[in-house]
Amino acid sequence: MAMLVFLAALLSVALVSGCSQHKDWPVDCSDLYKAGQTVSGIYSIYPAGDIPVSVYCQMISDGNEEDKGGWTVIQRRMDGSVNFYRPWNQYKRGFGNVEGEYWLGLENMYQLTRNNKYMLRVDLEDFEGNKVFALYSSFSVGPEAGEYKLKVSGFKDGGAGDSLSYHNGFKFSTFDKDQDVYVNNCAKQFLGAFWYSKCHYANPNGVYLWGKDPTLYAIGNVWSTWKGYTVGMKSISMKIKRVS
Ligand SMILES: [Ca+2]
Repeated sequence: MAMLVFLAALLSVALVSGCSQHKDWPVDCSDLYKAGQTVSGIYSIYPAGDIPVSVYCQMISDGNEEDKGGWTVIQRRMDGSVNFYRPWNQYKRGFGNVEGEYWLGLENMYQLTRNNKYMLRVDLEDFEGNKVFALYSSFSVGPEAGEYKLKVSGFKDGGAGDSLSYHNGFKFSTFDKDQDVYVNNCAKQFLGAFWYSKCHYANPNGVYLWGKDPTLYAIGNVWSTWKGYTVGMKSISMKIKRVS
């Protein structure tokens, strides 16, 4: 009987490991970097084990030595070519062009951050060519059952100021799924989709404004602690890297 229990336990371990990550499949860009890929570009990663996801890997950053290599880009705006005003299902699955503007998808973000620890870097550039960033030592996205709640902490300033800690602990909201804590619908009012609270300090998925445009307040892809609420970024990208 004891032997049977032992065999059953052994079998269940074998079944579990059979479903888990193939040892040669990169989970993220950190794996690819460690495997010797040092050129930034488009790669396939396997956040959930067996389904490949196309992603842009930034292998070099402007930061110091420990910041270098293996950044998985989860969000990127750069030229206004992709419409980011989209419903819940698309924010869940991801959309856009991996060679340009895209959103990796909440489910992929959850799968990546559920098993490993990640840091987050947000790079910003305005239309005058100024570049700043914000670094967070810890970043994760919760499961769909918890509405993909954001967990972010450990801010370190790279000139951008901290516009994201305000969003820590909030659920993700889209125009068709209002999960913010505001009496109205933040996504509809600010024409984006984000971990809105009441409503935002940053709106990276807002309207691509082509610079300063105060016509409609705070609807742009703004980062308020750097340029306020009426100046849209030329480029903004959110990228994560595994913390060993
Ligand atoms: Ca609301």
